[in-house]
Amino acid sequence: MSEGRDRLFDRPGPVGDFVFDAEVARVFPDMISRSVPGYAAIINMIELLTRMHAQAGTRLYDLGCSLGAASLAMAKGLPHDDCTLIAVDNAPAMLERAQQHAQQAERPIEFRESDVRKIVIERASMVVLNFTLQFLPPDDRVTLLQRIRAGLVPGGILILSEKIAGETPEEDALLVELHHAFKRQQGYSELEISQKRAALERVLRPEPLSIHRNRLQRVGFDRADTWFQCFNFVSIVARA
Ligand code: GEK
Repeated sequence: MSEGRDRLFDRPGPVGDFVFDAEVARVFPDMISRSVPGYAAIINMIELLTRMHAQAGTRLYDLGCSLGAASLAMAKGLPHDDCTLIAVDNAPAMLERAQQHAQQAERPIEFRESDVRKIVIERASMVVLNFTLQFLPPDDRVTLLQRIRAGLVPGGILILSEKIAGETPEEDALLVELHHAFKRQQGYSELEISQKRAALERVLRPEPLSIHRNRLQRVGFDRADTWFQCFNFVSIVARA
């Protein structure tokens, strides 16, 4: 299975909305690691968080699994034999590659091709939304989080990683500037950066961290703590 370098936006031209198709699936590992500062560290820590929080006899969900990097980390960290690991994505091209990657997984992973909004979440000790909630229309975010909260066992956790907006226009401008400098350092050109930005504009809608934390508390999480941040990329652990 060949996976290549991300050059999807290096030609000038009309830019349509970003979609998770076969072209994106083919370059996805390169794309996400050169676009999300700290991505490898977050995946690594998901293994650790799984080791700490997975409870025997429960389910673990990776919602918006893409090629299954977080699912594989969860499979590696999972200390119990009687848990069920469920990975969900609605993009067939992504899921197809995820299933191939999962042949190396340390535990079985059940893949489901579905919208995350339609998945039944029950008896879960851990749910991962690693850069997925940002792709849902803002009105649907609260409903999904309510369903996740209702499906968690006592002591269960949600790992929510998101691209965020700044709390003020000044903070937002700084975070965007730093992110673009990171992308340049990773070898993306100005054209690639601006065309990718245009492609994501209507598809990925970041919200400020305060909105995420307040919403998590509103839907009934006891705590919502930021455990990772690099520029405009954060990961929160929310406890039931
Ligand atoms: C990782 N978690 O590597 N239902 C199901 N899947 C969806 C939906 C939806 N409504 N909307 C988007 N997706 C991964 C990275 S990528 C993040 C997640 C990024 C899926 C979409 O098909 C894609 O695979 C994933 O969410 C988002 O840890 O590309 O910035």
